[in-house]
Amino acid sequence: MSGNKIDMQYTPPTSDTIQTKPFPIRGERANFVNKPHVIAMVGLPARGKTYISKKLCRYLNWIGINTKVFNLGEYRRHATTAYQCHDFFRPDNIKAMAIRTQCAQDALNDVCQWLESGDGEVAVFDATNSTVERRELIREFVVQKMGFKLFFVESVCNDPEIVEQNIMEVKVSSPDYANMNKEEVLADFMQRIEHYQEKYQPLDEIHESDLSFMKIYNTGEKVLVHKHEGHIQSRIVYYLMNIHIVPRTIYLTRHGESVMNLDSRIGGDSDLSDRGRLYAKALSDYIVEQDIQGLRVWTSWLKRTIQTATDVKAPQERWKALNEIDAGICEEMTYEEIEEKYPGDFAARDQNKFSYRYPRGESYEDLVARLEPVIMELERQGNVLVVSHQAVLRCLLAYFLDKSAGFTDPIAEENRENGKHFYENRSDLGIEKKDELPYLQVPLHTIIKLTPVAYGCKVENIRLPIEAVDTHRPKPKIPGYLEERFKRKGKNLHT
Ligand code: BKS
Ligand code: F6P
Repeated sequence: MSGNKIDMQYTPPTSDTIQTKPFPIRGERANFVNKPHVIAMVGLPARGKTYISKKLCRYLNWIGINTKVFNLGEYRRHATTAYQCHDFFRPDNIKAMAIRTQCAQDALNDVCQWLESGDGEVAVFDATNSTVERRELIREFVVQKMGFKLFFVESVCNDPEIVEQNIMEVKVSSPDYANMNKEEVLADFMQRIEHYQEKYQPLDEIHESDLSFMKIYNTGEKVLVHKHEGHIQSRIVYYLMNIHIVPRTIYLTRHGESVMNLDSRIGGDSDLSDRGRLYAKALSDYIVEQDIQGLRVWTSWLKRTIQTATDVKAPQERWKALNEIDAGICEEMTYEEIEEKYPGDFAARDQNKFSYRYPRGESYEDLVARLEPVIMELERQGNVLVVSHQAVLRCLLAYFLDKSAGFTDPIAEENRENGKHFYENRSDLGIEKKDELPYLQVPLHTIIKLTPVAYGCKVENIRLPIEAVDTHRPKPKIPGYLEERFKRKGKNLHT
């Protein structure tokens, strides 16, 4: 495909000239991406481009690919004073057009700078990119000049109800429309769409035959893929083929308190305690009360989750992938016993809980890999109750709530220290927030209710009134230090 033009202005970088990483650096995770990727969205306003961008970004970060969204709307708001009305978006508004082109250039510069700075792997350029000319400009910059991979994702939607739902859910609360009522917003936004419609050129297999792209029609009713370029792009296609926007609720809960929990032992395959059985009953009562349409119940293969779900009247499925983290040689031990017997391992886990792998067992990082098919299937489903375990649910929750895993990125840290930063969408920039996942609170006898709203997830914790032990061990100040609370060998821990 390359090399068919002799009069090229730039020599595109090849695998010899582009800097690829010979081996993973400290704390680095997946190594699928050896050439930076730009994902450029395409489509009219209110076609779910920001939704796709943010959701894709959350997914890629969760599987360990460092991804960031660059939203052109934010650059435009930064570059202009308060938004007046749709006239700004008229194609014949020369002054506004100059600003918009400059913003696109600035955003694209930041995209490439971020990818070049070393730690960025995938940048999502969230803009309309709705003309052949604009896409050609992007291609010249991203592919010809930088040597990155470029994949366009177009959302085509001709269902007026979904477009209106979009405006009502996410545009009404946009900073552009700070002091307007819903009807005014809808009217202005529809005009804005019309201005784009005038110049809109959908991606075309014939006229843009060299581009690598996918088109999604009506939120996934039909999908077209044109010249995809490898692993990352096909993972993206596969993911976007599985998501939907039909309202639904996901309920997450741990099993009821187990005999091992009572004894402060990790892992194993024990039965529920008396209080654990009470929770199973209370859970099924709660589910009946909620009267959830088409509910499905997923448990692990371990007795304690199956026993917890037995009374829940809904179709059940068992997933081995939902089993608790395998603690290998530490299975069925207390933290105190681990600290005594394997102090080095115990401290190492405190140092980097996400990456630490139990000898002959698993790490949180391993868990995320084994849970990827669970997440994919959850994306496809409607209402689901997942009955699983502390570590597993931390991983699932991190996906839904966009919580960071436990890796520190030396380059990102250095950039931060040098005051280099870009327009930020992710809130987890601080170093201190970089290992949230393995410390998320997932207490026993609590239902975590997740409801999709706008671009994210609403989360509610429903604590059912049955006592249980507290199995959460927070990150200690000194790695390897075990709090007194856990030093009551053989005795039960009550809270
Ligand atoms: C709030 N949304 O195609 Cl694979 C409401 N709106 C709706 N047209 C959305 C986003 C936030 C999401 C999609 C979409 C849309 C209008 C749309 C969407 C697009 C592609 C896919 C999934 C969802
Ligand atoms: O203590 C209950 C438990 O589910 C154990 O089976 C498991 O090893 C542990 O929690 C995981 O939590 P952490 O990673 O904090 O040790």
